[in-house]
Amino acid sequence: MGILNVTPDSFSDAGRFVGAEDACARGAELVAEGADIVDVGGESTRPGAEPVAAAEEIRRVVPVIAALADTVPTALVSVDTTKAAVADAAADAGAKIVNDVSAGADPAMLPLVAARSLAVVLMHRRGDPQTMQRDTAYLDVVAEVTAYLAERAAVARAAGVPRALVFLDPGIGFGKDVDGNLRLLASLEDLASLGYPVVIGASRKSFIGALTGAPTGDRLAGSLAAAAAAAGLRRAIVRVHDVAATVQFLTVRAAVAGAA
Ligand code: HH2
Repeated sequence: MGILNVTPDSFSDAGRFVGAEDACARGAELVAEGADIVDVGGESTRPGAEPVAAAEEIRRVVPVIAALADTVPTALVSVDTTKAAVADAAADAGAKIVNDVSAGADPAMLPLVAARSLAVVLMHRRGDPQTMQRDTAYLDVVAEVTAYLAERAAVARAAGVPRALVFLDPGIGFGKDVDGNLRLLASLEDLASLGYPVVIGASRKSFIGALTGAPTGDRLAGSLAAAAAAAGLRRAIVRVHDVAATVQFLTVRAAVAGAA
């Protein structure tokens, strides 16, 4: 899954692809580099980010999704949103997946996902972008995140979303400290044992900077090391900025594992 943020304030690629044409070209590039999914986001979720109204988020993402559907019809598009109204407009434009970092907190979201036969990524987080790094203490981060996602998956299923269209994400960097992020990455099998594919979004995140001192734009090697944690799973999606390097890394890793 390649990241396409059409926001003025994302933590890594803020303001780079705000025009629909530039954004669509970037989406086509991500697909050419080997992404199966392009994740289009119109609201930053980084710590401290300001909320964006639904109408503005729709204005940012819909033209890009529509242009991608026209020019790169092989691309599977997901919309990174917590708002059912945005997901609905994105589905009209051609999105097939809702990437919801709030795991269906909007009461209209999961019924909409079911009614429109969309897939959904349910992610664990604490609080919202304004509050999420205030409390990063857990008794057992892996058990707590796994139990929460099991419960949200059950809610999605009860809303009518088929099992095959539910994906679970531990929310690397969302209300976790460095140790919590590492423990989650080291225990992805626990989450996978719930029977749903796992999504991991660790690309360029601040725990890599905390471990290595590398600035945001120079965290590719650390991001690949984090992606390796998901590579051993039977079914996983890695959400990344650097698609070509990640595809190369995962291809060689899988080839070596296959030869073992
Ligand atoms: N991380 C970000 C945004 N969306 N979605 C999922 N499923 N998992 C993640 O880990 C995740 C996500 C934050 O990264 P980014 O999109 O690069 O930045 P921003 O939120 O500032 O736009």
